[in-house]
Amino acid sequence: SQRRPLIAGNWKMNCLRTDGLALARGLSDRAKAKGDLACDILVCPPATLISDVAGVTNGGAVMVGGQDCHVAVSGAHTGDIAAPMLADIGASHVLVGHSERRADHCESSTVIRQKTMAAHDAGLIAVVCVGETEQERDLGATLAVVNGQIAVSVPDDATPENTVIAYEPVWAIGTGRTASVDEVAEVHAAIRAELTARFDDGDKFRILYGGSVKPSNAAELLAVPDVDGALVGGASLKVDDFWQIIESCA
Ligand code: G2H
Repeated sequence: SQRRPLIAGNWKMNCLRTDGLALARGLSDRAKAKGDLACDILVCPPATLISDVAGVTNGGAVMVGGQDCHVAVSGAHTGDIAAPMLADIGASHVLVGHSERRADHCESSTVIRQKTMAAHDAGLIAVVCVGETEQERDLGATLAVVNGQIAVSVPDDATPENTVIAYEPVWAIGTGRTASVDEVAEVHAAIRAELTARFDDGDKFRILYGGSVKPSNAAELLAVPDVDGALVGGASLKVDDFWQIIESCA
């Protein structure tokens, strides 16, 4: 396709320094050795490791991102991290609206839009996550839910350069259950239609699939039309597995 795939690793709340740095070095070394890659590579370590990971991957083929940011640039928000702070320590991207944030921290699509704008203001590329729950899918509400999340979470200032969409069905996250190729194709096509209806260059946004992506299913998922990469959780914590997913990009 015209869109270069992005393979993104979401480390979630995993890795102390030793393991995280070994993982980042392993990826960076392979990416450098390989040279010409068929995709872009991003890792999103816990905030405690962003600076260290950026130190071993900067200048290489591996980009670094945060897993969340606050809507404000600074202020009295104990425990939160502002988008300019992520940029300041070497992040180029930030995940916003991951379903674990939506669930654990009650993040609404409105807040996610504000976070996305905060990321853009800081010069970061926002990876905006959407996805339906199992109950919503069973009710036949998948496309309505996902399109509703896209409509509200993606701000008007979004461009294919500053925004990536990630579709992650909640029932497929960390469960070992993956959406079927047909299910993925249907939702990605709906997201594409939503983006092209709203943005002149809607066909240029990258739409990632996430949810139990692993070496054994990566190639078939990445071959689905309008799947422009993957957001990988569990399998991004092992260099070999993550590298195999990277190599699955045609
Ligand atoms: C979905 C995904 C990464 P996993 O959360 O964002 O995790 O690949 O472990 O299902």
